[in-house]
Amino acid sequence: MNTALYERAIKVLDSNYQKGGFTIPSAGLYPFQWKWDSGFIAIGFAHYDVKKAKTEMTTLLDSQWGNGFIPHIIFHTENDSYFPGADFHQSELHPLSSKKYRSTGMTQPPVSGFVLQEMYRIAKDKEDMLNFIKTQIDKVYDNHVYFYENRDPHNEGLVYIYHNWESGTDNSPVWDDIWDTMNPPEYNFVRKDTTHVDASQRPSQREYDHYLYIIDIAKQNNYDDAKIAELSPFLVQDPLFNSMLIKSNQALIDLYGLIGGNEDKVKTLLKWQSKSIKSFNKKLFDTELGAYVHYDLRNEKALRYITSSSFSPFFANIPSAERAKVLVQTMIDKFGGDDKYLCASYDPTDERFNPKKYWRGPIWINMNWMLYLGLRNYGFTDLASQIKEDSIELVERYGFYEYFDCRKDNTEYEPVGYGGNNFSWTAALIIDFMKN
Ligand code: 9WN
Repeated sequence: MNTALYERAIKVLDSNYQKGGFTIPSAGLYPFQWKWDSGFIAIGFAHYDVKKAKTEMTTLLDSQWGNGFIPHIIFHTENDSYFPGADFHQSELHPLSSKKYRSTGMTQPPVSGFVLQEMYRIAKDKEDMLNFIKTQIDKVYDNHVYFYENRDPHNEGLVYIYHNWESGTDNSPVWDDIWDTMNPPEYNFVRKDTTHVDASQRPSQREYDHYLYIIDIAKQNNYDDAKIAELSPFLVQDPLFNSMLIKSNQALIDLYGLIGGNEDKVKTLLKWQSKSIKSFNKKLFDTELGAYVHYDLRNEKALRYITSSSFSPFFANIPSAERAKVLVQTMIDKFGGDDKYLCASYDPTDERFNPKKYWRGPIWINMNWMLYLGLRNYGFTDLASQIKEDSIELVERYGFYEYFDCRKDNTEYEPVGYGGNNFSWTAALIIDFMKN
């Protein structure tokens, strides 16, 4: 193990940890607590500072609303280095929003269930960790109840997201098809992200107009879920989001099994689980592409593009063994090769691929971490190891960046680490990669 790298990762995480009991993703660029970041961060902490790992999750789950919803950003402090902030989002419009924290009125992928399970796996003192999990697990369960009751209008076992920021893969080329159906006003606002990061690595101004417009619609309806389902121009069943929900369902089933009791909850979880997996395989697999794809529920059509999210079902044990082989072949054919690190966030053979821009091509370490665990679980050990080695090599060579260029022959366009530096989940998951 590269001990120096491990120590550097710890330094990144510790310096991003805040007095309020949460960790910012990256200084300047992202100065608050983000939902899925916090989950990955807790996994990193669990390896060397159990107290911080527990605090990270407790603070996150403490932001839960009265209806079980957990927001995507929790604005613990006043900070004007990020746009749009608390005053734009106005979570207080929702009658059940947290009275303690201001937040956004949208969510992010449901990581908390599998994060608690990872914390248990990593813990040396299992009894202590299980006691901690007992105090938090019902909040995660309530969060899943929120999703199945409010985000699944056709009762399919597949939940929707109503904003690209809910996906976590914020400006994926997949969303371009949805932007084509919209014509939002041109907003007058000051971007903050491009004061921290080169604009060529971030979404365009026009893309931000779309992002803000969807929030405006949600706000005009006080973040009411039924109204959002009726009116949002963006309503998508996302394979990554649903894979993480399914992975977390299974984690809750396993953890409740360790805790004992809770039979009704386990029964409900099992019911969701079989329905979700069945619908997922039926609706989101594209046989011609050999990959899972997004489904646009507003316009009732599949969004037929291959992204790293297309492979995320490995992480949640969704594909059959036979389908898994097809999926691996697609990954190798489109994303693999001696000239590339794995795994680009968007199909490198497609014209929308951009190796430098945010979620339009670069490699993200959290996606690699999920793909690694999923592929390993299915027995694709060589491919899994390659993803792990590529991840470590990228960070060793270029630093703890937010995202990385997948092209290996990159002497012409160094540096290849993009976005925020000293990025928390990159550090946290490199720690886990090195120990796993
Ligand atoms: C909006 C914090 C977040 C990540 C997202 C990533 C980026 C925010 C932004 O940063 O999104 O949520 O302002 O660009 O895309 O996945 O959670 O690290």
